[in-house]
Amino acid sequence: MGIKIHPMNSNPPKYPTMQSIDAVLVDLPTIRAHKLAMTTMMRQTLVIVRLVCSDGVTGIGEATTIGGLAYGDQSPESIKSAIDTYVAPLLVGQDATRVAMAMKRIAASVQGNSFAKSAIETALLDAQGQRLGLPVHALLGGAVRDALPVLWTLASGDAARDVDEAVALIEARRHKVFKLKIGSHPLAEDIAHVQAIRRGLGDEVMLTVDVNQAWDEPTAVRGIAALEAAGVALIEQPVARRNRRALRRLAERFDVALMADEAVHDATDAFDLAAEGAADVYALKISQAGGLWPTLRAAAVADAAGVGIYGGTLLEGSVGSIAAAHVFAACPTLAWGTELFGPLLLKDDIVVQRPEYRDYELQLPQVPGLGVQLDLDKLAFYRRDRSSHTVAITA
Ligand code: MUC
Ligand code: MG
Repeated sequence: MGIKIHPMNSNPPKYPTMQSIDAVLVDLPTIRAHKLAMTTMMRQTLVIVRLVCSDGVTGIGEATTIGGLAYGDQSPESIKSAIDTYVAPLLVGQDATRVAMAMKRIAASVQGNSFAKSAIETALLDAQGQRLGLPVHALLGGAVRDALPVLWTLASGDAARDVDEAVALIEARRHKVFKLKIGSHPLAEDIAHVQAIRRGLGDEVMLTVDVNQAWDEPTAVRGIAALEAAGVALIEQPVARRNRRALRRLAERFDVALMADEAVHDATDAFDLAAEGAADVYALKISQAGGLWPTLRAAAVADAAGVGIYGGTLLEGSVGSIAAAHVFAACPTLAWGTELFGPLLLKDDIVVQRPEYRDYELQLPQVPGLGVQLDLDKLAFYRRDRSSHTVAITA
């Protein structure tokens, strides 16, 4: 008896491989100042990933941070550097159709760096969807909704301007739920700001508040009581992300729903917070989770624990927001809707067709892949290294 050779081994199928991966920094202006507890944004930097495969398919992905390193411990520059230096060399020549295998290969050699991982996994799934003729959501189990409710963040820093902005957006049927960013002023001022907007918009308009970790526990006790009295529906990350015990005590003490955001990145965080009963809702973000599948895994934990799910954003542009939309469209439950409004905060874009927002919802593309195409002229114009890039092209 000789050695039996399986036909697959003697004639291995030719799967497309990854040929090149590049990461480009793109700086886009915002439509207005966007004021959060830790930073005021006048522009947003996108890290755009392009993955070219041997079958001629190119997948794209994106990662953003908020205010460079102001929000979290990864910056656009560190994301690009991680991809260029460590991630891309691991992938070139590998099977482009085995997304899970590629991500496992990265995980074995790259700790952390969830933003870089998310942008890469997005590009892999975009390529795979184009190859198979299926939208990305179909690769994630299939959409259970074709459009996603999207709130808008009122964060101009001025209550009267915020009210005008909200009224115009309600009239345009673009948003009907609004999130207020507080935490950068003394408590009394922040509460007065929320009350002014509540008075300006009336009791029927749903308001949520994001404190972005700015309060200590005693301030949070007073603050949440006042926000509850003002009819705020949801309060996001009132205390430091590592202070889970305080979050749990606050969740036990108050009826209003408390949401973990900075505290919940992946399925392990989701499990730990649920075990402690520390939050009623999780804001899930593809970049904090480390990709589309990891977000679904965190959502599955939330579902199992009876915690509500909210589709969060790190103010991604069109590519990242649509990637997130495919994920949240595939979540069986999505009790608190989404905040995937990032593209609307940008004055201009680098995609051929901007995402469609209609009747208070973001419409999910139904074409193969992500359903987003880069506008290469715009990309060339807004890329940070455009002068050296132009020289390189014309040389
Ligand atoms: C955050 O913490 O929620 C989401 C919307 C927004 O305005 O800021 C982000 C980050
Ligand atoms: Mg938040």
